[in-house]
Amino acid sequence: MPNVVSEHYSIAGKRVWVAGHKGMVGAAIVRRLAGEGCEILTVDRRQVDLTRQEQVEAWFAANKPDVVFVAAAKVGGILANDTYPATFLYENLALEANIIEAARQHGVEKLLFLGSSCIYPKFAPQPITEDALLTGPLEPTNEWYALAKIAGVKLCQAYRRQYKADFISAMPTNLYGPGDNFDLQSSHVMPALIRKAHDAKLRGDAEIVMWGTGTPRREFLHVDDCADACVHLMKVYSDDSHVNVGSGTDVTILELTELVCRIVGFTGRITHDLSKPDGTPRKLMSAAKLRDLGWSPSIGLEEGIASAYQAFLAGNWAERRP
Ligand code: GFB
Repeated sequence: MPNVVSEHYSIAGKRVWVAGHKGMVGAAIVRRLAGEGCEILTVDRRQVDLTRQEQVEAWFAANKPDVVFVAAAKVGGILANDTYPATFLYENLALEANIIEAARQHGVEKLLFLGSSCIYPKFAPQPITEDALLTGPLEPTNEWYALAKIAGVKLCQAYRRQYKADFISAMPTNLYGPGDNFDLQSSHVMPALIRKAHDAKLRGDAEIVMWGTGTPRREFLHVDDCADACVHLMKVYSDDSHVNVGSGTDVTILELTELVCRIVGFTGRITHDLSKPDGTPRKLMSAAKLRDLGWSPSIGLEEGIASAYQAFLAGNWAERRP
């Protein structure tokens, strides 16, 4: 079936709420929206706890957004997902259900929900096309987070069907960039490797420790490319099915580690911690649908890692514990 490109939806002059604006993705969407001529709305978590339905509904009633980006989520790397299953399942289910239902009640014109490539089965055929959803068992280290994100995709579909709401979903691959979480226990692999290589270089260590075997393959996308794709989808896409947002290429974790070490300037050895999980063996999404919708990434992996390292050196990073 051909992909559905809606008539151009204009966000100029609209009240656009970026839920999760302090996170890496939400902050990138706020940066990307700066030139769009819209009014950007944000709210601090001290004012509105997104897991509390009455607070979310009161915020919608008072602020009346026309457009919503659901970039708020409890996120983390493989160990955080594996260690805090209840937190990842409960908080993500609660906040996405609260936002989507309140958006429906308050007549939001368009909403984009951000999921994750981990919604797909552990052994999905590669590259993973959108129709692989719910065709097999999930990866156990992150099935809780994945289930919450699948529920978000299904909420958007259900609200389209029942209420004719223009709610769509995007599934980003592994993201990295400015504002990432660099806490070594809870982070994703990219910030962990940048920090380990940087610290080892400064200390003059002989080695850095990579988790797992180094053989899993992952696809990476710079968060500014992801934000650009989300704004593009908001303008051109209006259909039931979610859309993959990736770079279309992947690397092994060992290749990534070597690349990060080269960019950071660490020349020591790379060793393994085999007590840590590998997770999914490969997670490369098909980029065909988004390409057909007129978007492709512009930041290559090397360039992206170099800019993420510069952002780290400039202090644009966080340390978040679940
Ligand atoms: O990025 P990451 O934590 O998550 O790990 P996933 C990717 C791979 O890198 C795994 C290895 O095989 C890790 O074992 N790795 C090597 C490391 N060294 C390190 C390290 O120092 N830190 C970390 N964190 N990993 C997550 C999901 O899966 O991907 C989330 O758990 C989400 O739910 C996210 O979907 C995008 O790619 O395995």
